[in-house]
Amino acid sequence: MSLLWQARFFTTANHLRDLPNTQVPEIAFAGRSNAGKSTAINVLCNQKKLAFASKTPGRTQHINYFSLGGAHVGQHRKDEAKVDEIRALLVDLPGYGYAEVSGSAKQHWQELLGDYVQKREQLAALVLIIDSRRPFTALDIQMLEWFAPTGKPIHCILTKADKLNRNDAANALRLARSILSSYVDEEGKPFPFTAQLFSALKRTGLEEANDRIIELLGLSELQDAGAQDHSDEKSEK
Ligand SMILES: Nc1nc2c(ncn2[C@@H]2O[C@H](COP(=O)(O)OP(=O)(O)O)[C@@H](O)[C@H]2O)c(=O)[nH]1
Ligand SMILES: [Mg+2]
Repeated sequence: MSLLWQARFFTTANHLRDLPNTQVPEIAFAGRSNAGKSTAINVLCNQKKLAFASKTPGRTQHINYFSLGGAHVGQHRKDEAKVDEIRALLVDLPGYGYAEVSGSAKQHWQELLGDYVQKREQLAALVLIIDSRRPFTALDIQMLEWFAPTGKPIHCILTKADKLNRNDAANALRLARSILSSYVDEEGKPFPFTAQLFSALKRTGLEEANDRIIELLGLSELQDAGAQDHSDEKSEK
């Protein structure tokens, strides 16, 4: 059982000033509308409706938080004792690139996302959700360039790999990796950027994505301890 399966709705914010005053590490999921972000979050968390898998892209313009640990906290988040039990947060960012979003909504989005990824100290890493058939649109590059200067890791999940044949999938991954490795810091060192193929439909790449997210949240030890408890339970039976 993955720690991600504990994910519970925590809070939602439409302005930076409304972000939760939490200290635990958080990992944010960003991506174009319709790239498969909600589906990926739901599959990774083993829950059908955690992140609303919308058929009408662009409608979720808020930043949604899910908590890991202190699983019973749920919406009673004003109870500080229980908030203390939270180990990490998953952050579902508004999808971008939806054509019908109006000028002012677009600007709100740019300010919200740009400021969030550049300034949020608790943000440990970014998961960039990209449709493997459309790798790195201009707005994906924009996200990358906002975030790269922080020096924090990006893990790029290329979704809907089931829609590509093996060859095209391998090419998409190669292209993604070459774009990611083209970013270097002032000393010419590459940024900690990784990429993988993923299919929610075929459930491929699930373990790789799960392990990377747990690692980026600094929860590997906790996850391993949990797995250990679990195997002890089994062996006692
Ligand atoms: N074939 C296939 N379809 C997917 C996959 N992931 C998501 N989809 C579909 O892509 C559409 C958009 O997915 P959604 O998760 O709502 O995208 P979001 O806007 O990025 O949150 C939906 O119709 C999903 O069923 C996948 O891995 N394979
Ligand atoms: Mg969505």
